[in-house]
Amino acid sequence: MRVLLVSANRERIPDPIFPLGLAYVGAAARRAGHRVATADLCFARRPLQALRRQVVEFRPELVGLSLRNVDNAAYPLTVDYLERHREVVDCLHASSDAPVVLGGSGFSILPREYMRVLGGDWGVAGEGELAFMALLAALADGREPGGIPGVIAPQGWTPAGTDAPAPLPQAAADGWHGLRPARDLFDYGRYLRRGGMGNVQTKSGCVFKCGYCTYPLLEGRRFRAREAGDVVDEIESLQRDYGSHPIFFVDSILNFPPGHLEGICEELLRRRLRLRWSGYATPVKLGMEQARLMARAGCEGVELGSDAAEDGQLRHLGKSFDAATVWRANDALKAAGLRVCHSVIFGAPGETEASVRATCGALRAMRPTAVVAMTGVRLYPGTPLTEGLIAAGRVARADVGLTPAFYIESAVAGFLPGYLRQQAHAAGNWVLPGLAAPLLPASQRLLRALGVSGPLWRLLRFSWMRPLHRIRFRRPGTSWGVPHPRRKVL
Ligand code: B12
Ligand code: SF4
Repeated sequence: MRVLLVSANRERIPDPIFPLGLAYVGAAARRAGHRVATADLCFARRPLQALRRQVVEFRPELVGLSLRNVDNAAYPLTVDYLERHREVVDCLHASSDAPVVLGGSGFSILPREYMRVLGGDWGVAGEGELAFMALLAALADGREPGGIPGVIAPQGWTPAGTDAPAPLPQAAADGWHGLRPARDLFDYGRYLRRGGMGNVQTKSGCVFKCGYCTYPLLEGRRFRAREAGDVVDEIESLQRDYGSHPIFFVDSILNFPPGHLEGICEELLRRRLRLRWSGYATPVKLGMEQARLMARAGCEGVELGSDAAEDGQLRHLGKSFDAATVWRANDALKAAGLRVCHSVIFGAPGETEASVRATCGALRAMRPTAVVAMTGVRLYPGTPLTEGLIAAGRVARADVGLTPAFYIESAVAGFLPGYLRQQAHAAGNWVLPGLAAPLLPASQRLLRALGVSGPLWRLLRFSWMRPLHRIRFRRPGTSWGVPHPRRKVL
């Protein structure tokens, strides 16, 4: 079959992100013998025109459309990608009769809603490697694709707004699928220049049950890990083919279960690969030994999923650690010479002024390189938090969908914006994506053009950056600011 794979993602903040998932799907389609072409809308000046031209020239028999982001998950500066997705699907339907198959992480969080609103012909929720291939094979043979795990037919869905439980995409494969992403289908080099780093996945899944988190829904509740040698083979060939460049490991959490990351670090060291890398880490079991090994193997810093630094709020968020564990991980990483960016969420159920103050105080005292704090929790169907709120009658199921909906505990709703701006101003290294745009597109382009690579929060380690960064929180603003026309607070 002639298969056109389209990456709809045009978001370039905080960086343009190489479409790794679609490169995996492309590798699977090629392996199955299909003729694959790609359209990447990220950098195109007139993306829809370019797409139309490509569709007319390639005459696909089937289009796979990857929808990575639903919205930017930030409140109140919410960016909603629905209209952009809609214009891409409309363009595809207008320029070809080929069925359009929707997939990607954004789609998989809300497959029923996307099928209804965008009018996809088929959908694949969760991992695409196996399900998409099975769907292609069925369509090529004229068979009914029903029953393939993860494959969604539009007529199979009840109308949104009913009480039907949100369908959860499940991982389609048991072990690792053994594929390498077909990066050559896209312009990986351009992403390195504009995005400052490449991306590699070393395993999928997450065993933790943090209340708000979609990752276990998207990737499964078990870890499925690649062999360390296989991961480092991929990294080695990337460095050989595209020159030396930093890597972001896209795993939900890179340093868990114990032993996995250690194996990769040891393999990097054994091969004397001088790689700079980073990723998401959990404070759980992150001690001195692990941090030192990470540093020796080229880690330049991690985004630590702390979420809070106060015991009560960590419990409310469903975290499996306490504030002392956050402290220990922070100290171990810093002692090993690594940069730390704490990722936190304020305003979840149970939040009080006292818990906000305690978390802010602890984060200031830990003296990390940076803090990224979200204000309000984006509610997604199927997460323990959302389902708990619905069961308790505090939120209606119909309210949790494509229109970005955020939960902010009423006890802190008035207090949060002003207090966090004040904290961010005083600290000088905090990023509040919902309250002040983290970066202007022009500054991002300039930094990358100047050769700054790796995660940009690392720049906040420079003391001269802090006064510049502070400016955005200079005004005492105590309100949430201008509401986005399409988002809700629950
Ligand atoms: C790593 C990561 C990041 C890193 C990326 C670093 C890098 N250089 O790659 C950073 C921190 C930069 C980042 C930024 C953002 N991210 Co992010 N990120 C992730 C994460 C954890 C993994 C993504 C990944 O690479 N997975 C591995 C690849 C192989 O999997 P995949 O892309 O899902 O593809 C598979 C399937 O989806 C499917 N598939 C994909 N495409 C297609 C197409 C077809 C046709 C088919 C059939 C199947 C299919 O098959 C693929 C292979 O199995 C996900 C959460 C998650 N666990 O998925 C969030 C996630 C994608 N991010 C999300 C968001 C919101 C963002 C930001 C907007 C946050 C912000 N406010 O800045 C930005 C957007 C950046 C941008 N330019 O687009 C959301 C998107 C959903 C939503 N809420 O809108 C997610 C799902 C997290 C969440 N909150 O639930 N992110
Ligand atoms: S927040 Fe991190 S540790 Fe918790 S479930 Fe999500 S990916 Fe796993």
